[in-house]
Amino acid sequence: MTDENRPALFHFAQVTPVGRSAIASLVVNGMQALSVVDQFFQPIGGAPLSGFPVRRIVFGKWGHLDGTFEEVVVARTTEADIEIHCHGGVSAIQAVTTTLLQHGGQLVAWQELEKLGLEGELPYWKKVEQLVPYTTTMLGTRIAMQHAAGEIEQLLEQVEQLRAQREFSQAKNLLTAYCHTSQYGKHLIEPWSVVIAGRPNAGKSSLINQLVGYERAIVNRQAGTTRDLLRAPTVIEGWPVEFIDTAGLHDGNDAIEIAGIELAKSQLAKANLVLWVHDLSTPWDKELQQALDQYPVLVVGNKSDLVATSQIATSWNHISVSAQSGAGIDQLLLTIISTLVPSFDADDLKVLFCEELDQQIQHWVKTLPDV
Ligand SMILES: Nc1nc2c(ncn2[C@@H]2O[C@H](COP(=O)(O)OP(=O)(O)OP(=O)(O)O)[C@@H](O)[C@H]2O)c(=O)[nH]1
Ligand SMILES: [Mg+2]
Repeated sequence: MTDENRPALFHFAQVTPVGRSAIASLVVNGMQALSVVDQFFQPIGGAPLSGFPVRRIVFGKWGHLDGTFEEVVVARTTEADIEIHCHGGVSAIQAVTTTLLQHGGQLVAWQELEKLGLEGELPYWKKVEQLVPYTTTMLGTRIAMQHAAGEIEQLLEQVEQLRAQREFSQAKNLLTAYCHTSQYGKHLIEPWSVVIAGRPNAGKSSLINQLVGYERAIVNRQAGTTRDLLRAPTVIEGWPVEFIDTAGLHDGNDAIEIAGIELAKSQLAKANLVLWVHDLSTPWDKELQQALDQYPVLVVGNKSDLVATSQIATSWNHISVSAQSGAGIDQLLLTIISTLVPSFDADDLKVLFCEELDQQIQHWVKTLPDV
């Protein structure tokens, strides 16, 4: 049964008149529809519909929930549209409709489906084209334009050819390179959030100034200087990044400072990465390490200029910098990006912007036979 409050995963409509006719046709629209159709439609020959190219007409059986079958002809007309044609009897179309309703589909009038097709489920290349104005870095713009010009379309064509030649492992490799990449692809549009936290006076504000290259935050030798969150957008290796400076974390007394500390804690939970700034001239405590384990964290050992190199501890993992002299900052910037985007290669970046297509590609990988 459909849950009224649950958003539809896809939409479908009957496009032939209701009642008895020689043939009844349904049009299904939505990127999620294919995996549902794959569960119930068994093409003659065994390979799932997702394994056939767009516009190929495929004959097979639709398995009903009660174990019976219906002969159907199915074709994907675009990446997001599927046509299902079955015998015109009322029961056949009802059975297919029931299955689609029970698996996240919403039945709409055909006129409405046409509108959804135009406004809602655009093909991926169209969606990416619309993203181009929102890209804020050269890297983001370049990749979005490559996709809008057909990078992914060509990939799918190549995969199709390899599949026809039964070169399954090559096809799999091509697709796998794009799997799970939308997790970071979205950050070509929406900046990575990197929160700078640490004890009072550790040098957090000095560090944010070094990282963005100008005096964004006030630095003072008095602890408790930063009380509110302070945001500084920048670009590292083509990725938009927003650094957020926070109030030093300790058991403060002043009400304003406590509010700042609470704000800092809530930011830690939302961060893509936390830079925990530790003053190298003070002892490192293991309890702190445990408290930090719950966050995606890079420990930055600051004030390296105050400590002899031989005395810098190697027992806990950190990157040594001096936010005063700038030593180690370039290395830190590179480490931030390689932590956020492992195996980053700007010249050959295989990345998707859209989560639905990412899931679809993961599904296709599973449908390719192992060799
Ligand atoms: N020697 C040395 N001093 C530093 C370094 N980084 C920061 N400082 C000094 O440490 C003091 C505190 O620096 P801030 O950057 O304000 O520290 P903070 O962590 O933002 O401090 P709060 O906002 O009060 O929590 C200032 O006097 C800085 O000049 C460094 O790398 N070396
Ligand atoms: Mg500060």
